[in-house]
Amino acid sequence: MTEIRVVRGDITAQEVDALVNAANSSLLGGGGVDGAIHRRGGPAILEECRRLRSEHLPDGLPTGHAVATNAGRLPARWVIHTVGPVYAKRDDRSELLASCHTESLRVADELGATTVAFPAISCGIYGYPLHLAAPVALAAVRSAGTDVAEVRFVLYDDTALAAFEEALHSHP
Ligand code: AR6
Repeated sequence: MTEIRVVRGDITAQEVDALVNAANSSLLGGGGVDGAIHRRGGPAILEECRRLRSEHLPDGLPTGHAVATNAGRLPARWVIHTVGPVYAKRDDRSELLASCHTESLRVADELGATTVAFPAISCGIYGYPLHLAAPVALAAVRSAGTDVAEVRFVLYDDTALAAFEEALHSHP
C-alpha cells in the first residue's frame, strides 16, 4: 500500500530516496524546478544527463517517459527525470501527464526507491492548470501498482498545495 502525502515545500530539500524532476526532453536543464534541482544538486547530475543523451537518448527523452540519474549533493539518492506535456486547451494530454507519474514510479521500483517526491509536473512553465493536473497525478499514483511506500507531492506555493489537497481528499 502506497501512502500518499501532500506537503508544501521545496523539493530540493526533501530527504527521500528519489525526487522527480519536471524536466524537458533535452535533459540539459531549464528553469523552474529543473533549474532548482541542477543548482542545488551540482554538476554531477548534468554530467550523467549528458552521458545518457549521448549513449541512449540521442533524440532526448520523450514526453511521458522517465529516466534516473544520481542526485549530486541533494539529500536524495536519485533524481528521476520525466517530461510533462505542454498544456493545450483543445488537446487532452492527461494520459501523458499520468504516464509521467507511472513511469517515474516504475523507474523508482527498478532502483529500489521506497520514498519518492513529486513536484506539480507541467503546472509551471508548461501551463497545465493545477485543478486539472492534480486529480490526474493522484489517480496515476493510486493506480500505479508500485512497491514505493511513500509518494510525497511537494508543492511550492499555497495555490498548488490547495489543489493537490482538494484532489487528495475528494477521492480518498
Ligand atoms: N520545489 C517544488 N516545486 C517547485 C520548485 C521547487 N524548488 N520550483 C518550482 N516548483 P516547472 P513544468 C513548482 O515550470 O511546468 C523547465 O524549464 C512550480 O511552482 O518547474 O513541468 C524544464 O526544463 C510548478 O508548480 O515545470 C522544462 O522546460 C511546478 O513546480 C519546463 O520548465 C512545475 O513547474 C517544464 O515545465
